[in-house]
Amino acid sequence: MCRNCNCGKEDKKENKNFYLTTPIYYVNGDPHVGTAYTTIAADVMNRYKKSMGEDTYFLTGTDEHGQKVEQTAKLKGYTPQEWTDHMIPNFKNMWSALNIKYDDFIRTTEERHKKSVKKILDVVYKNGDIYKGEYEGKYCISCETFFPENQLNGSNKCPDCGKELSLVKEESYFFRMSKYADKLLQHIDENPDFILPHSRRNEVIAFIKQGLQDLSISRNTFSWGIPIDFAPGHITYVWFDALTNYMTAVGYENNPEMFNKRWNNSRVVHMIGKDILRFHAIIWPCMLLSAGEKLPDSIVAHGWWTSEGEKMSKSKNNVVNPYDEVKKYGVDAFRYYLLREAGFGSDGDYSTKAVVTRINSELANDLGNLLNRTLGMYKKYFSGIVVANGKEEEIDKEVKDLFDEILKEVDNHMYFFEYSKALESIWKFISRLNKYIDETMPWALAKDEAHKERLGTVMNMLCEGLYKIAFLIAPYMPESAKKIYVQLGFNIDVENLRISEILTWNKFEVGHKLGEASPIFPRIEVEKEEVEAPKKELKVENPIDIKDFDKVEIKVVEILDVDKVEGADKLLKFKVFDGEFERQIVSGIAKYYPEYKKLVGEKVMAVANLKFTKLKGEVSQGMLLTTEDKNGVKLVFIEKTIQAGAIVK
Ligand code: ME8
Repeated sequence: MCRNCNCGKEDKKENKNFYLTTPIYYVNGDPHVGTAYTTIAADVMNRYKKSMGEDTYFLTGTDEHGQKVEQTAKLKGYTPQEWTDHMIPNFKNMWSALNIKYDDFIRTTEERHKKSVKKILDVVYKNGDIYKGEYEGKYCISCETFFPENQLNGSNKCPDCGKELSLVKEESYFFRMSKYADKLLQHIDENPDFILPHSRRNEVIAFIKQGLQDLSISRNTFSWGIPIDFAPGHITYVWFDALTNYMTAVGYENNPEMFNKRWNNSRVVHMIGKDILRFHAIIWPCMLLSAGEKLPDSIVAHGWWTSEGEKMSKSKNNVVNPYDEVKKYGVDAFRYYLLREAGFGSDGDYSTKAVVTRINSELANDLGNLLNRTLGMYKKYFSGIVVANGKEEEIDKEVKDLFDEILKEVDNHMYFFEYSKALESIWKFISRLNKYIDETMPWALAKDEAHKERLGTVMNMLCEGLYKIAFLIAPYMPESAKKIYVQLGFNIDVENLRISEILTWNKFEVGHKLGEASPIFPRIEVEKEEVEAPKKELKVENPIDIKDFDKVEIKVVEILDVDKVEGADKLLKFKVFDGEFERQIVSGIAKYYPEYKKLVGEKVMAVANLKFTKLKGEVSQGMLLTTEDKNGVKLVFIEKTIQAGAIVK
């Protein structure tokens, strides 16, 4: 069905073959939470599509050529090939620890890939789209990117990663990328889902409209790369080499049948981080246009992860290590958190507190308790042996209808890679079943023999619901889904379970024996605060009397808008309503509210009669009250029912 305008028409672009790729990661360092996020997100999508009956193919791999890898190898005392060979197990082991099930792992140093790069270079060259010239300009080795002066405004720092740029002056072969600018713009225009989320399209369009320059695609001042036949002494620019991997793996050079199925007749999706969107949404499509190949169907760019509100960096010692997290919380909870916490496309913050809260409330309470209560009651009332259904009542029908709706919602969210929303929908169903227990009150039904049949129906509804929930969560948490099935008395291979097998509500036959209940998501004990009674005598330093306090006018204000203050990392400027006037208040709490837009609509306390002042050029007409403890600074929130302007006494 059409997903863009809900016109109800069949979407012709829907394809039952699905080919999904992650970026191929540089082997200069180990995989980390960022690379893990992309790979988990791709794995979840691949499992989901497979469960929906699509014929899927999932590729990941490593990007092994280029100056950065060559430099790292040298620094570590290895040859580049030895170094890359040495790094591969680090990636493969991490993916295995995170339960990633890929179909192929490509390395750009493999023969099949070298042949494929040679092929695309030849085709593009023969089309007259490669010419010899000289490159003189800046290059970022860390990002392996050329930066023309017009993107730098005189700076010598990489606009993407901030590192110092190197000056490169060498003979080079150029790809006539400029020639394809209009065609690419037209393609983006005609294919609304080419760049997802849609919010990222404009950024790409604006970049192309600025004017595309031809791209230097060869280097001749170092040797770690794929040699170019028509350009002796030159090796292929690492991005031209790397992007081609997506076709190599599906037989571009050596398997026309596979290529036809997996490239030409699949929905081809490249999942990437927003940092490498331009390479995928501009350079790669131009290469394909020149080579006469089909363009990918969607390029999906996700946001960036920070750690406890700050950019992750080794020097700050705040880099999240997936192995540690898996050890602490289990692989499923880690996968769940990453995909639930950040809206796809938006940046996310990895915070221990948020992980624990989600595990305890969403996994242990909502889902874990539903399973536990259901199995506990079935055991108590029917010894865990499934009984016959009675008459269906209105409430049962309502739950079933809700499930049909949820399935559609989830599918729509997944089409647009909105993992968090899909999980929200699944949790809506979980909550409905918890509420169903409260409403049907099996414990009350159990008291009266006349209600025994109804009790059986209610308990069966819950079991059937859990069977469906396990199916829905399986792409995210395959191990937990498997455990739920075992507790429900089934031995199911979740990786091969298909939607067609869960649509009906008759999985539990009379006499079926349910399994034993045990917590799937143990609650995480939060470190207990030390609450030792203060031994010190209560004494007030610098006491004031009530008249002093009365001088301070504290009011409830509503936050209308929040923005950063230009040139001041710590400051946020709030537009607030104090019941009578709009005011601007500047507050030094940016660090504690990286997602400050979420504050809009909140009510907080502010000192209203403080002298107006200016902070970094911005006028501040009051002061927001905050609290501070070892977890940082927080605003003092007020119940939303209290009106803006209310006086705090
Ligand atoms: O760019 N948050 O490889 P790479 C979210 N070899 N995602 C993050 C992240 C973070 N903090 N840090 C990294 C390359 N990523 C090229 C790709 S593809 C033909 C060549 C993820 O090892 C994100 O997916 O630098 C980003 O795009 C990728 O790692 C970059 O990996």
